[in-house]
Amino acid sequence: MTVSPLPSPLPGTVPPDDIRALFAQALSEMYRQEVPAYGTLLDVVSQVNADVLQAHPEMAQHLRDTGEWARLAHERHGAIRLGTAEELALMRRVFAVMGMLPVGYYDLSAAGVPVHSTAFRPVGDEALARSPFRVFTSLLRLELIDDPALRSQAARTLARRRILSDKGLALVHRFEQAGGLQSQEAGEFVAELCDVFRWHGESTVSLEAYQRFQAAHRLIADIVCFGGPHINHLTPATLDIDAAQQAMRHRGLAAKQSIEGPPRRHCPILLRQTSFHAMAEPIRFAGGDGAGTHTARFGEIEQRGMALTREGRALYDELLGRSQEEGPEVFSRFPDDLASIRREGLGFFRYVPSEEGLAACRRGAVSGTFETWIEDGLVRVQPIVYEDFLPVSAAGIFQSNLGGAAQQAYQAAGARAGFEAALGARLLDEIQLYEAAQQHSVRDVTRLLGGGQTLHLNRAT
Ligand code: OOG
Ligand code: NI
Repeated sequence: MTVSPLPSPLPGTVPPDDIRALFAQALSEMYRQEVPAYGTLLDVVSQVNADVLQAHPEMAQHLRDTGEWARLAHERHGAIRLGTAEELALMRRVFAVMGMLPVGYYDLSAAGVPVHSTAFRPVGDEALARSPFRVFTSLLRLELIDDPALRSQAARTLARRRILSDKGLALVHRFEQAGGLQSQEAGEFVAELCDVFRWHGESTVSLEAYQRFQAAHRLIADIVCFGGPHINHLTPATLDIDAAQQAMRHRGLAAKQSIEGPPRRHCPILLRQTSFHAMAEPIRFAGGDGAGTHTARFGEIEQRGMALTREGRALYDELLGRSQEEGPEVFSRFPDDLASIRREGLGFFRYVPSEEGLAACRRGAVSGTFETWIEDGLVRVQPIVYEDFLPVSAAGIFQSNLGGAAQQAYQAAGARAGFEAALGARLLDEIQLYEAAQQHSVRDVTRLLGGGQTLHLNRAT
């Protein structure tokens, strides 16, 4: 796979990573204004994180060593739901301005949610360290609406809307042609983009149409009946999601019943998530058709663990399947110490020279093999953080926020190619990105300590 590098910023232009950081900040402020409970969630998470760091200085040290400290306070993801292929293709160009590329494919139709999704996110260690902000982006699958009349009504309604202003579009063109945005343009771009993600208190359809879409699937109404893809949640990162879940309840937030993802472990893997239920918010219908409420927006928290290799992920998925019948105890089959996870090739790791390693290197006193460097403490082994999402968890999050509607299962097969065609680009494979990060670190350490010997640590592939 080639990860096409983003155009390197021209002199005088704002690096895409900085525009992303600006946008993440602006969006967080906007969402806090729009959804006060999200502000409460941010308070809860920062208090829990402060408590954890105080109680576990070794964790604080680890976060400093890995550079995750700096990103903790502004670590977020958000989610939007788009209606058409054109909107998806447009948002790909919009996200590219902020150095965010489509990574991974999530098919949620099997779980009764008529969308498929990707995550637009930064790629590469430096970009992730600067601002890890990601947007889980779903595309409605109109072909899954059974009723042909309703399907064409939805298509017509969606075809009429323009989610990005002319000014926003002109700035995207400008980025593409000039290879970057000047500082003032970047500020304007962020403002236009906040407008895309903003809440619309007015529906674009009549009460009657809204109710019909709502009856077909609540998600269809959420996507079709408004002028744009309002952001439906923002998710800060916590260092202890069990404590944060409890603290949410204490603060009066209606937290979801259970935490999605793997159970609590000594060595966190993948991603654990929980949310508070979506609120009913007042809306007005088109044509003076009166007022009602719409339930879509919520708040979520997450705790990220280690990225897993294909083997590790297969084991996790197998245990997740078995846990439905056998209970959460089956997860104890997944090794829970770094040495075993590494030995069995289940997780991805970054290798960095320690102080001792660097000192030995300066003295010209390094011998042995890669493995003995690790045993002797010349090389430190750090789990690589999982930057992506989990389809089963995402389905659980969707469902807990759709209200009590009965779930139907959709036929899933073969939609990925259609998603890529709509996007106008190939999706990046997250596993290959983790593999590349691991291999880079192996190569860098080997160059430094091994004086040029190359070494392949290929168990992960
Ligand atoms: C997206 C739900 C998925 C996650 O964290 O898994 C998601 C949505 O509700 O639109 O954000
Ligand atoms: Ni989410």
